[in-house]
Amino acid sequence: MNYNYHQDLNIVRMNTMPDRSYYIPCSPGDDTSSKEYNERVLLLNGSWQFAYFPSFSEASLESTPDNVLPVPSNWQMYGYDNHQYVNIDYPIPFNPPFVPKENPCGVYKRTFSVELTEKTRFYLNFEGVDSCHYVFLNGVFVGYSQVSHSTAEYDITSFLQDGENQIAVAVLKWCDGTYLEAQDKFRMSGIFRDVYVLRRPQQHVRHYVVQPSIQQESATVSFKFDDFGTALVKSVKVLDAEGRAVAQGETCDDTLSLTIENPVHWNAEQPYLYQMVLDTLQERIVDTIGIRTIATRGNVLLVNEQPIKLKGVNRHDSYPDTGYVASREQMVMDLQLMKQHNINAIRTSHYPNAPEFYHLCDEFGFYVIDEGDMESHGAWSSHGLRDNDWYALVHHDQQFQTAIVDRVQRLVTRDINRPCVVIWSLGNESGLGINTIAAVDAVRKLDSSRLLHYESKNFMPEDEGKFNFDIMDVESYMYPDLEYTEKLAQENKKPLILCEFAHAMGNGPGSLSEYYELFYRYDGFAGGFVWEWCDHAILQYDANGNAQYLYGGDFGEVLHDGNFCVDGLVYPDRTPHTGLLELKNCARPVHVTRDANTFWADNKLDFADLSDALSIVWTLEQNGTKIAEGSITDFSLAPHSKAQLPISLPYIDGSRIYLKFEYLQKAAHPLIPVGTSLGFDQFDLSTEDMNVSLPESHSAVTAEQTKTGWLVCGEAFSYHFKAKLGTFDSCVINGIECFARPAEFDIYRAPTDNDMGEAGIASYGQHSWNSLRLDAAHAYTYETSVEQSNTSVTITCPLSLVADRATPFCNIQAVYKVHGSGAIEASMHVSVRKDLDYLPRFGMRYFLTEDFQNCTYFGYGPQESYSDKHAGCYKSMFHAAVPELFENYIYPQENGSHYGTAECTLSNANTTLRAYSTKPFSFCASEYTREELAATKHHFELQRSGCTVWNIDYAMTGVGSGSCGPYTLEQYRLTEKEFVFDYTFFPQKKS
Ligand code: IPT
Repeated sequence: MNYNYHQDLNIVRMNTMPDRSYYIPCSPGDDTSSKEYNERVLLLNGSWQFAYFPSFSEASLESTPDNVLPVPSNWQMYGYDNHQYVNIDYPIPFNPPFVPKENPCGVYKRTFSVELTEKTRFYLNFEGVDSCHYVFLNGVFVGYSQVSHSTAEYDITSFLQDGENQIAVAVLKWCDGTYLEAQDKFRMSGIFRDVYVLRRPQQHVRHYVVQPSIQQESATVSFKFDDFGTALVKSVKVLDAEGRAVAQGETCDDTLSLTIENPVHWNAEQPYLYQMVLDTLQERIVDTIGIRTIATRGNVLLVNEQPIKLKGVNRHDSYPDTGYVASREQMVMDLQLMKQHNINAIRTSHYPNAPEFYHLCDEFGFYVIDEGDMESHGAWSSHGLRDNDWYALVHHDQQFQTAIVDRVQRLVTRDINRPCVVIWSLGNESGLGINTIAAVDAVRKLDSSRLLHYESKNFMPEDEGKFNFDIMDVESYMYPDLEYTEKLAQENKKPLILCEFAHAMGNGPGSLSEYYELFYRYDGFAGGFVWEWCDHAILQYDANGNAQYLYGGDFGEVLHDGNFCVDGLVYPDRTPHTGLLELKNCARPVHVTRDANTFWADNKLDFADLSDALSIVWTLEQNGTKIAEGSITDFSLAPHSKAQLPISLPYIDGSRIYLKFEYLQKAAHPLIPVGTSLGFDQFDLSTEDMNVSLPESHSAVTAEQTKTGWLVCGEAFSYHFKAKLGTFDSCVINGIECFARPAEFDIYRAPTDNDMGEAGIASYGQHSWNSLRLDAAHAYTYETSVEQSNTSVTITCPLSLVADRATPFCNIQAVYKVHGSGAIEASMHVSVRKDLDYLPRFGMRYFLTEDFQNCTYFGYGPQESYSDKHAGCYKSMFHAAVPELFENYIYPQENGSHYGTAECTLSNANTTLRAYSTKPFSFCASEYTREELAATKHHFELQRSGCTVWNIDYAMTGVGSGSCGPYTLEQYRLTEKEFVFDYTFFPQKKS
């Protein structure tokens, strides 16, 4: 085909209608804004004939494609072309406006029938096509458009014939717009959103803008119309949620102003919507209106004059089975999960979402940062890997101005009537330049009622890395560490937003609660958006029908960014990650604090009174068993205020007494069933420490030297201590061996994605655990001594942990006292090599026979917990089968540890192995070894080890956010150079 608009930076569209606000008209008397069951809409979704050509030049409209492809879809999901995942870099040479000659092209064809009448105009709409498209009707060229995530509308009236018509669409994988769409995602192509024809009267309202403003006891809703054809009489009715008309008016001008008395305002907590019915003689447009304002006072962000916090996430359109295609059900599922995890804000990273998405956000209550389809930081690597001098190249280059401005205009014009949109974002990571200024002007001309956001980092040589928010309304940063974040929160002149923070890749993010603490501490801190909502991956099934997820590099791509796309708060199928549970409790609607014997509730909501929104239930547990409970159902507490909670607790003496307040949804909400738990606070009310003294035993113990160590025997046990290992290699209880392999000292863990950023296990970073050889650490023992009394045997074994070529990592004085009861009191005095920054962990690793399947522990659960990631966990006595303790990350890594454990048992049918300590420790029980986890690249390649691997750790380093964000905070790393690890290991026959 011989068209070349896709390689011309000044041509972003050809023959499209001017942009307009999004709506779906219907017939007078109808009452719908939906495309379904609407006689004015001819939905062209469904099966299209499809021909795939490896290059545009080979593509032909004449061919009769014998393949079919569903619309909407991405053709890569149907076996055409190849998947490729790249984050920052351009997947094609940076040679604008040109794109590769091998430019895959899909030709889509189908027929549809219309009845032509003089009174009707026909508009063909595409809501999303990646990357650009040429449209033909009955063999005649209609038009062209780019900007993948925006609507293109064509007036096709004059191209149609009465009866059957043939539409053909040539979609190209690459166009000059590709240089502006370098978003972090799988690069897919095709018609991925709805396609339809609208039948409209010759005269109609083409575009309208609804602008609410709020007065004391009323609201003014101003309408601005842009009619097609001659001016029309427009009659507007505003209905409340019960369907009562609360305002109406008529005009043939281009403006109208209506007043609503005592309006109910829209906010994310109480998303009250009015309905607008806009009638013209032959058409009706039904839309919703939210009465709300957005403003700033000093550096505080206000909705309806009330300070708010954005508890946000970044969300991509990404589904493992449908690619970019987001059905209503899929979007609702995302929003429901978000709502149930206290998320109230979404940044549509990094492009406008499907129009319907915003209607759902209006309806269910979310604040949206609506982002333009714009990201050009591929320029960063256009002259060498990530060279800052080139970062803002595109935003500085005049020849991109038309396209950059077009993108924000399309964004604002389409979504201008959506109350959920509180902030416009020019795009993501494209640097600051002359085109930014032009884009800001364009947005401001179109809308002054929202705030304007852009990361605004200027990378040009003269102002290397400086931020400039002069022309923005908010100050927005990505991944600042905690210390810097606090500094920003003390100095910001405009509302501070972290548009990305807490990189949720793999096991993480750590330290979320610290960031949330800062959000609340500073009025001018408007909140932040976790990167990101979902893992991006491609689903395939194995022969047994098990799901397997693929990521970058799995499709033979040369240029790719591996598993960097697997960095969400939910797995691709939307199963929550433990990071989401962490976020949920950080963003909980109530905080309860304790002051001696009183408890104070702090309503963290911005609009709702506590008595309307939530009920509080409390439970008192001792050692994990409930001993009292109560509820507070009608506690009135205004938003942002604090009051003492009216509870009287029974007084209980003892240890392991925990009080938990849980916040349950009370108000009716379509996405949150009444009674759903939205978070909790827990308090330790113990009056004494747990008595962990050993049961008395007068049974005899003997020790007998063997070739390799000592055999220590008692009434019902025999243990073998292996001198070379400095620990036991056999543990027989009542004649049955519990160990599958000898126990080991352990200072390493299967690197998490965050470790790989931080510790340089991948190619980046300073300190590589592997180059230090921590992964190969093993015991080198010195002279072992054994002391025997009637009822105990004490083995003392000095040792070092060593690896080839490395100086010992630590020296350990290990002392094991074996009692007649079978209990082994282990005590380790550890000195760590001074130059080691920190250890991943320190502890003992047992390899039990695989039938040790039942785990009981008193510690932070039920999900995995780490020193910097346990805000979503509480302390109790938990029971789980070992496989249930496993967190199946798509990229296998350290998982399933439990922080703050006081006691842990593993049992099979015969034996219970108990480990406990006076000082809380971490443990992990797994079917997999850390070696297997570290060596495996996909969850579905993992092989079970054939034993139950049980780590008892003095400490486990936290998880941090180092894969893209800040490293694990100092206080959560195992940095101690001298410490003592005491614990008791107590095998017993099951009674
Ligand atoms: C930053 C991007 O904005 C986002 O799209 C995503 O790539 C994320 O980080 C990493 O997953 S890019 C980074 C260089 C800050």
